[in-house]
Amino acid sequence: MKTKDKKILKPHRPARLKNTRLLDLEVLDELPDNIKFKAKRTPEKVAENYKKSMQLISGRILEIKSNYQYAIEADKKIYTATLSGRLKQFAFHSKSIVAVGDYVELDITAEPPRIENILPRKNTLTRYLGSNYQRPTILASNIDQVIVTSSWRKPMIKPGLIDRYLCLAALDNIDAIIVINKVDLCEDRGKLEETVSYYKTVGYTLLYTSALTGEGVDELHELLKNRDSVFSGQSGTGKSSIINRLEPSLNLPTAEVSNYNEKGKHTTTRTILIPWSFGGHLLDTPGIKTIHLDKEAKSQIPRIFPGFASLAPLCYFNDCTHTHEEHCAVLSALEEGKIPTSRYLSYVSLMNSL
Ligand SMILES: Nc1nc2c(ncn2[C@@H]2O[C@H](COP(=O)(O)OP(=O)(O)OP(=O)(O)O)[C@@H](O)[C@H]2O)c(=O)[nH]1
Ligand SMILES: [Zn+2]
Repeated sequence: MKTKDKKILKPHRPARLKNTRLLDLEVLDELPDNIKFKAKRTPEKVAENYKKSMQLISGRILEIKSNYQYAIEADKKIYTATLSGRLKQFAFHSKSIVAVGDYVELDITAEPPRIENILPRKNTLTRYLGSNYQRPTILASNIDQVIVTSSWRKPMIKPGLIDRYLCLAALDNIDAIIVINKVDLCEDRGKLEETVSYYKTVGYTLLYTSALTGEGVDELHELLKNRDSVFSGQSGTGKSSIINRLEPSLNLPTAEVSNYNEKGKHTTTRTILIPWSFGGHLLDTPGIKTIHLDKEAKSQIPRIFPGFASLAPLCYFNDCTHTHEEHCAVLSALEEGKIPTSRYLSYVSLMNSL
């Protein structure tokens, strides 16, 4: 093999992959060495020739199956595809090279179709799963919004938990919408508004829904249309019931909270992107319910806690923790009654827990 060729075949390091479009050059190995053009080719020509033999179409990874098998949505069809040889090398070293939600380029002339490129991600949804707090797992990528679902009663609304789920979405750089479900169980709407209006005031989209009566479901439908969403929130708040109301054909299992077994009703570990019939996708992943925040997140919470994002830059100290510092915009807002004491206490309790 000539020096020039060796250079071309030098493997890329995984760290570079994120923003690089890769081509599978392995086919070159199969060509006899005495072929004339082989010595003359430039990397550009090689890429061009190789690409010409393919038919690349854009697709989206819906599910990661075993043995480098992926369910891909492309051209309104579902393909079962594999990884190109080169991408397999990367996948061997780093599991997170491919994630549900990744946009890819698929060569449909190959049998089975092959993923040739993985496009850069706009964001990733990462969580610490189980008791493994060493390294976060990527649940999915390129998700537009998290629907933070709480119920008014059964289980009782816990704004402290809503805060946590909102912080997790902000850390992932994903928009959040708040849904308060089971409002059919609410006899005092004034009290309901009083409990959660803060989130609306600080800029969140807030919906009241009932999977039982259908209240608010059309509004939610409009917000989900043509976007990729994931529902997060405590067990039993009615996520599956709302989803079934939106897309009855999914027929997700729902259960009385008291009937849950230890693991909850979902025992599957499958993460899957499901196309909505009305456009956009629903990400179904058991990992989304995890609410573990790591110590590293602690330094970011003062800037991302619900309602603090616009105040934190006004604090005198860049790294203000909004507790003991002078000239703190959050403490001033608290004094002026712009931040309810309950939310501030939730912030302090979250910070102390990390
Ligand atoms: N009254 C009332 N009950 C509801 C509503 N939505 C769901 N439920 C009931 O609440 C229970 C739990 O609902 P699920 O949809 O299974 O809750 P979930 O959030 O998907 O639960 P996990 O999958 O464990 O996270 C079921 O018994 C539902 O029938 C609602 O709007 N009003
Ligand atoms: Zn401050």
